[in-house]
Amino acid sequence: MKFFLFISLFGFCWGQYDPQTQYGRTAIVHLFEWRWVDIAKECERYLAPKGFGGVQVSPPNENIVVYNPSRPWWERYQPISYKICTRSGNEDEFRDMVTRCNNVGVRIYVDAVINHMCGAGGGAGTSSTCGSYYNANNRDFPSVPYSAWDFNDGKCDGEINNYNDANQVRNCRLSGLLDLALEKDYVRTTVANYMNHLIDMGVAGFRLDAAKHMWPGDIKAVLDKLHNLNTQWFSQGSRPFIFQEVIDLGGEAIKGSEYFGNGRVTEFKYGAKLGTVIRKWNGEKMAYLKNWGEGWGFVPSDRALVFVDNHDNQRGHGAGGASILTFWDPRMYKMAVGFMLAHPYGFTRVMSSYRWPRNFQNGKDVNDWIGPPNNNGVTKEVTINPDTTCGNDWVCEHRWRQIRNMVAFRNVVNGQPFSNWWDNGSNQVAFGRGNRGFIVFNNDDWSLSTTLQTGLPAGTYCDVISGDKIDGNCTGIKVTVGSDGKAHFSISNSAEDPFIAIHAESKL
Ligand code: AAO
Repeated sequence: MKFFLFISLFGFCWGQYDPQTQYGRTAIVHLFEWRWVDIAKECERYLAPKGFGGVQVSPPNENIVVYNPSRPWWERYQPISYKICTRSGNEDEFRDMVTRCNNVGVRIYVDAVINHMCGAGGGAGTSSTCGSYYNANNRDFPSVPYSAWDFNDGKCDGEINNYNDANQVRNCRLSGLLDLALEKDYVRTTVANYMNHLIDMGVAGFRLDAAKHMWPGDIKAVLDKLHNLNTQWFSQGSRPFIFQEVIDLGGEAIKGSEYFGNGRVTEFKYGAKLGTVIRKWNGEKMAYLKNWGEGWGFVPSDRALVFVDNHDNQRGHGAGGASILTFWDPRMYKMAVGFMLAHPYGFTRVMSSYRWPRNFQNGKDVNDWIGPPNNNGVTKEVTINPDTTCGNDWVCEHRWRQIRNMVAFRNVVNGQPFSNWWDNGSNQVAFGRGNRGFIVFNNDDWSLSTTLQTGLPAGTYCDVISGDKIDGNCTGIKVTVGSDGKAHFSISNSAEDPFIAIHAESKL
């Protein structure tokens, strides 16, 4: 009885910071640009059995259709209405996905674009994913409906030019996008109605796109209007999980901390710094990761949503710059994602991308706009190859053995303390998570061969980076932990993946 009381109080206090994942599931994946039918299948055939907690989906509401360039991914960040109708699918397909994913314990988080509508230069007509009429010239969106007085332009007609002016960042147009007047109750209610429609279908929470461009108080007013989560899958009184896209690398007027009252914030320093360390730029070393987290000037762990790369900075949009690691640098990327998933800081999101033909000119990828794999604009199916990787140019990083197994590692060590740190003063480091897991990295240009205190019970463990434990056997490297908790590790600097991870459930 006492136990249940504690759990419910804890749940209550956690509110909008709680990802609402099923118990013991600790990471989500962004299935960028996937169709709803493919996500529904992925929940059932892969995400649930592998222990993923949830999926961040691309914006589900109707958006402008852009032909020049041809159907860029970013057209989805230009809303035309709140009809559930995009290249990812229609409302029936969305509802079916949410139901099927929830039924296997995988949550859906919606990317909510509520700061703005389409660009001011979007013209007029029905070039939209559901054919709804709009007129960007006089700011008329009859399918919502919004009209001129629902936008901020009375206050501010211009672009955001100066990120040191908080008023400009929040009242002016981000990249020319028509800025909604979220101080108006009509706009707040309209946005909340859209979000409540999704909550009622079973959605577990939201990424708030461009949160930095909205006043924290305006966001709060919208959130206060949101329903509790659907009791078909969530306990009574559960609040939607909120993570706000606030880019705060320091040195600007707006701080991530201003948004803590509303929910978590995206910690962009995380991927930018981790990329710098793994690349060994600016004299950084993995040994310096000993106090990773708040010690590096990040927001408090229980307010952070963290990731190695996102859909913007993997292609040079947004912030983070050249240090960001992506699937294009697979060896370093796997180490970075492995480190993130092993480390207790923050709530973790794994990126899952599609391949596009990069074309660098003067250091900039001129193909940074290219949309998902498609046939004449129709998004291609995510096919699954016999070796469990994805076809049709879907990268499916979340299916890479090293990444998928580190998601499981994170679940196994959930709640365990950061422990038994070791480093060689350079780029060989190791740490444990209580008596449940241990990980060792060699990012130096020479071999690692050393005996370390793991904190694990004696036994033989299967390294989940080089292989899998299948039917009690290990297809990769085996590690023997002695009765004193110590084990010997050897990692060549030329290893395909220069890191080793073992955990309680990889014990043979
Ligand atoms: C498209 C076209 C535009 C056109 C517009 C309207 O590309 O040319 O004007 O349509 O017709 C995405 C695309 C945009 C696209 C838009 C709409 O990325 O290219 O515009 O869809 O289709 C800022 C925001 C942040 C935003 C990010 C991209 O603060 O919210 O820009 N991310 C989200 C989404 C994103 C989406 C939108 C918002 C819009 O994830 O996919 O845009 O819905 C500084 C600021 C940041 C700022 C960046 C970039 O960062 O701090 O807040 O992000 O600049 O402007 C160093 C600094 C760092 C700095 C960075 C870059 O790293 O330390 O602070 O440099 O300067």
